[in-house]
Amino acid sequence: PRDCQELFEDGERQSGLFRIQPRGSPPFLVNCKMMSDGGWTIIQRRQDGSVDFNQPWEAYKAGFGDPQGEFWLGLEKVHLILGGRGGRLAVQLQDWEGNAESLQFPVHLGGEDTAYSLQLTAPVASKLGATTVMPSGLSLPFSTWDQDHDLRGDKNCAKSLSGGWWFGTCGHSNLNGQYFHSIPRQRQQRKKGIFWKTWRGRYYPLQATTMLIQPT
Ligand code: MYR
Repeated sequence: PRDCQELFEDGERQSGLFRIQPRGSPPFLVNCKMMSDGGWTIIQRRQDGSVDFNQPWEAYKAGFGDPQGEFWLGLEKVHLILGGRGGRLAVQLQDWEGNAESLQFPVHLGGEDTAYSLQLTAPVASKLGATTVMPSGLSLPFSTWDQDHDLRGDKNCAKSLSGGWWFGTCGHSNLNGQYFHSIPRQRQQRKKGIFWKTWRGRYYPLQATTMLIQPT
């Protein structure tokens, strides 16, 4: 199968680890989540702080962590799964008070030649609360502490926060930030956390996150 959606179409209804082979790619293992609306590939999970997400470019490209626990699938694999067609991204967030939020939107992801630029249409980018939306939409490269592609000329968001992400102006979101079990007293620490500004705010360290993709 090319991806989790194809497994779903072939009748698979059990979530778990499967070997897939996207077009033009060697086979690899992914974590599929079978839901009522089809098969989704889990690309990121945070839940307990057991894995260090403050990793360099090569690690974000190749992936790291524990497929049964916290992990990052890897930008190259995400790019291969989405292919030229793009697809949908689902983001699931949980806070420490039992609240959950779930977002879904269409995405495209360029290859390494574009620093894995995330392509969002203008309406989607505005709805997500992006600060710098062009009429053509938003094209935002990925950044790590050793490869700074963010939109801030004066600083390196990955360094002043933590982890690798599609950083624009440093303040929008960072689901790959440092895992905090409680809210740090220091503002300098707080901003390094896992956050989604338009839900719980910039200084609220989330309890759990999952990111999933489904190619078109
Ligand atoms: C800014 O205003 O600073 C930039 C806002 C950009 C929003 C980016 C949202 C990222 C969502 C993750 C996409 C994962 C794609 C596979």
